[in-house]
Amino acid sequence: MNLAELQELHSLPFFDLLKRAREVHEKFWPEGKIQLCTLLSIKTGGCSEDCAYCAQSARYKTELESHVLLEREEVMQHARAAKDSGSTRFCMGAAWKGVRGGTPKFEQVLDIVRDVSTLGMEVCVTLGELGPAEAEQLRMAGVTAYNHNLDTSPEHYPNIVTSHTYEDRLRTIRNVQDAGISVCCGGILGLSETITDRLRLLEVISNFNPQPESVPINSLMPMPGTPLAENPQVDPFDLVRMIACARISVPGAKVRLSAGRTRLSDEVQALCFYAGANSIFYGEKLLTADNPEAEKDLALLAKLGLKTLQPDRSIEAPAIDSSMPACPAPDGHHSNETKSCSPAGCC
Ligand code: SAM
Ligand code: DTB
Ligand code: SF4
Repeated sequence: MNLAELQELHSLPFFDLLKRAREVHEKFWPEGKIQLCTLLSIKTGGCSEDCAYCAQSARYKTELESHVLLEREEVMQHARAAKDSGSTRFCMGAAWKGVRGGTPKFEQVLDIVRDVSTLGMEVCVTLGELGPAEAEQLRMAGVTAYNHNLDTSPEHYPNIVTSHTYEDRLRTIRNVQDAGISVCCGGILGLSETITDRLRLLEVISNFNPQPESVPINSLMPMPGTPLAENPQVDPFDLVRMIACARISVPGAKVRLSAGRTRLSDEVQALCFYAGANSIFYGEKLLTADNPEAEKDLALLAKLGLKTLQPDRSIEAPAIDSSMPACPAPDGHHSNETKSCSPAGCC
């Protein structure tokens, strides 16, 4: 979808937007099940990047304790526990700018992925920048999805991150797509962005070819010591509107109600599920921040009569539609040109 279409949608009266989103949701996701994903930080803190929201950046004096890359067996213990608790996706995050093939740490990650993939859950990793060779090696080791968020619009991104660019992010996403790994790409609300920034993010994401397999919508969890520590909480109705717009513009994707649920009431979460969210991070911890207790989530889902998904190891990365331009462009020429996005593609 293009920006004008998204703006028209977003400005509908709240219940009209919800109705539109619900229709799309029921058409694309008739079973209405919720995906449970468990996160684990396999390498915590000490990151070279300056993402203004992140407790793991070494540039800010945060309260976080850093940790080197976890050993295989420790990761496996967490992965087995995630499987036993009902999660169908295990997502491992590392506080790195990126990874390079041939390094001991990348070899260690490949070993971890090989082990975790024997458990039969979907295996997602988020390791920062990737080249084509690294993406291919991760796929061969058993990674089914790669999380790499664009976080906000190309225009607002330089106000939030200066140590890498939007084009860098797009290039990694292209490499992941080319390796045949599903892309998980979303953003954060609450970064002092405008509504237009939020819709520009959806414009870019919805014009990926293929569209992402999942779209996490995070609400900023303000981290003491970071530049955004004092940012106000996002209006819950704005969050629901964003979920609805994501559902309509990326209809076949899992829309994941991600960070920030500890500050949401059950009623707001119910509205998010109604508007099209069909995935959550499940378990008491995100990467470094708190998440609702598993029992509390199960009780909420039971109260709403929402069933959870079973594992699907057979998921394949969606094929590129050859009638559309491949987006994001391999040469990453977006940042200053995305303003001229056409409905057919983001570049
Ligand atoms: N270093 C890798 C990267 O930047 O892609 C992977 C880890 S990074 C922590 C993964 C994502 O978590 C970020 O892209 C951002 O969307 C989200 N995130 C990080 N800190 C957050 C915060 N304080 N509140 C909400 N979301 C956050
Ligand atoms: C995503 O979009 N959100 C998750 C996951 N992908 C890696 C991370 C949320 C991090 C929240 C802050 C923290 O735990 O430090
Ligand atoms: Fe590093 Fe990722 Fe945090 Fe940015 S979001 S500081 S790249 S861990």
